[in-house]
Parts: sequence; C-alpha cells; structure tokens
Amino acid sequence: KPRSLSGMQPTSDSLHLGNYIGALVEMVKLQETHDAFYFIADLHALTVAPEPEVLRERTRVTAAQFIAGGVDPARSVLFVQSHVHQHTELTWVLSTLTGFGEAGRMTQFKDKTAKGHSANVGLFTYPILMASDILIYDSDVVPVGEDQRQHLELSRDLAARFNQRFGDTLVVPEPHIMKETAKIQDLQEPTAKMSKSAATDAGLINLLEDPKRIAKKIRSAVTDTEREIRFDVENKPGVSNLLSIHSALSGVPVSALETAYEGKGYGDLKKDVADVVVAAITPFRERTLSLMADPAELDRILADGAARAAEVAEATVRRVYDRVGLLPRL
Ligand code: AQP
Repeated sequence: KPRSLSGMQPTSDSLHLGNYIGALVEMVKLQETHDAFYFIADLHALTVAPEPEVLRERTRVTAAQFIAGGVDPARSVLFVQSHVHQHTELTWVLSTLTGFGEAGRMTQFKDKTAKGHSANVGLFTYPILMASDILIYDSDVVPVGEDQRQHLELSRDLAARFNQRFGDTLVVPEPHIMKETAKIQDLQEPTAKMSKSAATDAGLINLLEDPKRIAKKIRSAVTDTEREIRFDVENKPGVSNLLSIHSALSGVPVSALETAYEGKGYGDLKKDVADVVVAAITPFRERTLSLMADPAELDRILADGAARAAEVAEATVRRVYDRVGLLPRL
C-alpha cells in the first residue's frame, strides 16, 4: 500500500475549521487506501515558545481531535513527533543539504517573523524538520492545506537532491491538496486564510467552541453587496468561502449548491452553512471531550503509535547514515 503522512502542530486549544477541512478530513479518507502515519508536531510547536504545561495539554487535545475526527489508531500509526527521536537525526543530515538562501525563501518564516514572532533558528529550519517528518516514512502522499505547498516542494527537492548525490534512497513525496477545500478563509476577512493567529476571533471557527457561538459567527460572516450566490473567489471571496465550507462538509458539489441557491439570499446560505457545520462539529466535540477524560488511555495509544513509527524511522535513518558515510551503529 502507498503511504500517507501528515502532522499538525499543538499550538492551539482547538483545531479550527481550516485544519479540519483542509487536512484532517483528507487524512481520514486516505486511511482507506493508504498506510497512514499521522502525528502531532510538538517539536515544531516549540518554535513559538509555548508554556510547557500548555504545550503538554495541547498535544493531548490535538491527538484526541485526530481520533475524534476519524483517525483510527488501530489502523493508522498515530504518534507524537518528539517520541520518535529519529526525526531530529534525519533533520541534521537534510540541513547539510539545504542551501541557506533556499531556507530563507520560505514564506512561512517570513510571514511569522513579520507577524512579530522572534526569529529563532528553529523557526528558520522548521521546513527541514518537516522534510524529515515526511521523508523518514518513505511517504508517497502528504495531505495538507495550500499554505504548506512550498514546504512540501522543499521536501521533494531535498529527497531528489539526496538521491542524486548518494543514489536512490528516499521516496519523493507528492502533495495531496484538494482544490476547493485547501484554503478555508477567515470569515471576517475572506481574502486571508483562517488561522489560529487571526487578528480577530470573529473570523475563526474553533472546532471545540460552543456550537451556538459558531452558528452566530457564520451568520455574521462578511459577504458582499451583491445578492447572487456564485463561486467566484476573485470577486466574491466571502460567498465562495461559505460555499466551499458547505460543500466540504455536506458532500454536495459547489456547482449543485449554486443551482440550489438560485433566487435565494445570503441569509439562507449562511443559515444552512451554520447547520452543516454544527452538525459535523457537535459529535466531534463530544468525542474529543470523552477522549480527554482518559489521558492515560490516550498516552497509551500514542506510545503504541510511537513504537510502530520508530521501527520504520530507524530503518530509514540507518539507510541514510550508511549512504552519507557514517560508520554503522553496531
Ligand atoms: N485555512 C486553512 N485552510 C485549509 N487548510 C489549512 N491548514 C491550516 N489552515 C488552513 C492546514 O492544517 C494543517 C495544520 O497545520 P499546522 O499545524 O502547521 O497549523 P498552521 O498551518 O500553523 O495553522 P494555522 O492556523 O494556519 O496557524 P498560523 O496561525 O500559525 O498560521 C496543515 O495541513 C495546514 O495546511
């Protein structure tokens, strides 16, 4: 079976609707056809200096949300990044193949530092750790949102560069970015992606927040002064975003929604989107809370996942170390 790999940072108390639709829904679907490796990127989260206790709690709640969203730990390998030390070992080797200028061109680093995050070296080398996360499992596909495309390109370049220099060793991964759902936008500022570091809370839908509040935020979403409900990102970003959200959760294609809403108003669309979101999120929220009620069981699931992940990761690191000329560990 081909392999699917993805991770999310535990940098918030709750995943948001963008994380869910852009990545988690696809990760869950890919379990049907792929060997899946899904992880909580706690090492990546260190780049924004979280409080230790907060980080620990968020790591568990992110894992609980993966399971609540449909990641099945019996079928897929679900683990915490820092539990598989081989990720950081491969990162070092890859960092020696990455150009300084190449790393400097990564837009996420530029965006985060522009937003006021201190420019620590970890934030700079973030995409190299991400390349290691991907390449260490010989991943074939990586389901992520559009914002990760550039980092994924770097992973592909590094794999190809390694293979060219040392012979065929690493699998060059393919991005799995769904066209219509890969970028869920902020409800108040529909030309910017929905993000946990959004300027205002009103445009951000956290999956664990009160469903009534969520419905209210959707009803207050920014649209435009026209009346027509049509998918047109350029001219109607707010309406298009609502159509994307509806379609992703209801399974109804956007074109069918456009037909269904002919002659109806924005109020009708917003009400329906709120209903669809609340219907998806209510059971998700309940499952997450019940998983969080038993942290020992959650830790056991994550330990089991780490052991399974480490077997694959260790084999890759040994292969890589050998190829680059390090003496074998006896
Ligand atoms: N708005 C979005 N639409 C679609 N997909 C999205 N992702 C994030 N935002 C959207 C995808 O979610 C996954 C989690 O990525 P992450 O843990 O690295 O989180 P992030 O990208 O840092 O999340 P934010 O909210 O976007 O954080 P900030 O505010 O730090 O920029 C990835 O697959 C990502 O593509």
